[in-house]
Amino acid sequence: MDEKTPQPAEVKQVGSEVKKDPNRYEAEDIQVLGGLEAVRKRPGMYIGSTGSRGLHHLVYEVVDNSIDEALAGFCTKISVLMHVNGSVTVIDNGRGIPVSMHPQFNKPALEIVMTKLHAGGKFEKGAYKVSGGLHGVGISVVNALSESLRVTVKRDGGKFAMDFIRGEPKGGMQKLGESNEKGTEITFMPDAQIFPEREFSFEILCNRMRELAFLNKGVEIEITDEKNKQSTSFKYEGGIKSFVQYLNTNKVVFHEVCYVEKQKDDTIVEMAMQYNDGYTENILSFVNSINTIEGGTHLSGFKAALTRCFNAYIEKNMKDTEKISNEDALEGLSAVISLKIHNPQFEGQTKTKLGNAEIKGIVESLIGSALSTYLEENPKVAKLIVEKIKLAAMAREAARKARELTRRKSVLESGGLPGKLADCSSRDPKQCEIFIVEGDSAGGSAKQARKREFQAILPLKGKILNVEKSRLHKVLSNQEIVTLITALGTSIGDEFDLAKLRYHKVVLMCDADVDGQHITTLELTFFYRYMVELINKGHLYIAQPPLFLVKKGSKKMYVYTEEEKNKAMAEIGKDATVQRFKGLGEMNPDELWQTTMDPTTRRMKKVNIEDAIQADQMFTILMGDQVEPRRKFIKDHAAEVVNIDV
Ligand code: 0RA
Repeated sequence: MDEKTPQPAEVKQVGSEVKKDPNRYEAEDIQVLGGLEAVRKRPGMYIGSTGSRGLHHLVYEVVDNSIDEALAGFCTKISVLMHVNGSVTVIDNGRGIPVSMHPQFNKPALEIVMTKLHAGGKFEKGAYKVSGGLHGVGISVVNALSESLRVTVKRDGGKFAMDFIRGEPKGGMQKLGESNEKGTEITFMPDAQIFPEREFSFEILCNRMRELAFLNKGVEIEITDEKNKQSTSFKYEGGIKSFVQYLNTNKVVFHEVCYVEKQKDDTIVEMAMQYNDGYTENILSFVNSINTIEGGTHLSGFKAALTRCFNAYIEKNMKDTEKISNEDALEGLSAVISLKIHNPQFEGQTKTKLGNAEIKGIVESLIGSALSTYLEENPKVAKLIVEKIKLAAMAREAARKARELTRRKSVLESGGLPGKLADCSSRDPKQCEIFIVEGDSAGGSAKQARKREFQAILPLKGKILNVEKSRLHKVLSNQEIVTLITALGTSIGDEFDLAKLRYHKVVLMCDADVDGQHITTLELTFFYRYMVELINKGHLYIAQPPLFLVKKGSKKMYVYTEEEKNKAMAEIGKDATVQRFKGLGEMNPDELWQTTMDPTTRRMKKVNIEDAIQADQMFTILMGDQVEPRRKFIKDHAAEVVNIDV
């Protein structure tokens, strides 16, 4: 062999087996491991999970790149297409991914961007490119996790395309023809080897696209579901101002949206806020378009500015100088705060908490001075808001007294637990379950049915208070709710402590009729408003009692839907008898155990908040003061309701 000829990558061994020379090709191997192979080996590290969240993250990752083009001022429209075969296409009219030869790799830049992790450096673009967390990991991650991907680029006077299989180029970059347009089009099919479930949800994608359209004013984002033939388009010239109006849809508001945009060095702070006549706070915060669910320094800065500003205003303009607290200033407030910053540090469990310490002071001073000016310039609005906050402060005082009362009361009761609670014997919360049932008769059946060792039963009297319409002190004067809180052990609101939860499964068990559904919704509203952590940490469940018993001789089948009933009848034969369960009380304890409470055979629905914004609006419509939106909702959705039982 010629001395100068490079050694081949493989060295022939005895026999015909091909092996690598371990000494020679170390560098190359490291590069491969640092490449897309690593992504396929540990997808969770790059997209969080391979469940539904991770799957949808693939689309977000591609769209984020298009949004970066919009931020840099080159892209005005993004289209997302969900195809019938399950693949997704994202099209934008940005600059297009560069296609020229990369001098170092001697490959088209397009190939580098699509196949190298964090193809940064030369390709770093957009001053506020997202970084950290699961975001901005790069389009190459999507490529690595797709069984096929095709990218088409229009730029430099031509149209180019390249195909990939599981991140590997399939042939080189092709020039398809001439074009004077610009833009990128990426179609990918998530890899079945990576994602057990590959169905995209139009609703989930819509929610994120809507959010992105709010956060990047003027950018049009269109989404089309070709299978179910539905399509929507989002474009908001008002940006986060429109976002706050959206959050307050169907709520009674006190004033026009207050909007602030300020900049200090490289940090841009945008804030929009509006008070409504409700009692809950609804603040969303974003950094470089990432929803910082866990909050962070920007949120603390905003809240501090709010309290300080209102206290200063009260001191200056009112006789009564009693200080208000942060809690008071947040009651009934809907707000969006959106930052663009250079080196965001994301911390926390889901990497959605902003850690940059310097940001708190910047946000506090920028928003503080802007808000003071706003209050001075809008005295009527200022007066309305401050009066509302004052009312909140008085209610807080009343609530404190009520809370002290509940504490004392619960201590007075035997062992500190409510008398109605049939507790379980285990003291290990991990093992324990509590069934919250409606009324004493269902409570009686459940008590007979349960396994006393780990299952507790708490019967509540009929419908609990609609918390959507009441302030904290009223909520705390409701006996059924106090009983519930005491039984769970966590307290509520500011004093909520998940570590004190006495049962790791909290199960709402109501009849499978309209009344039962109403009670479940009331209970859900309570948990959503006052113990949202319990939902977020996966402790809340809804029991699913069967609707029918299909029977023939000794053959029995419990079924949960109309559809299953028909199937069961076909299976058992035509002389099967069908018994419809009207309520839990109608089942004997054995039946109730087997069908609804036995962990090995029951069905339960875990409650999660896929989208807190949607949930909030749902509760407002269904439970709030305004009748018209509720009437409309019921009219629009009446067709979806099956099994109306009256
Ligand atoms: C690398 C460099 C540049 C743009 C892009 C990538 C880019 C990526 C994607 C992904 C989807 N759409 C995209 N659009 C652009 C900068 C190009 C330049 O400086 O002209």
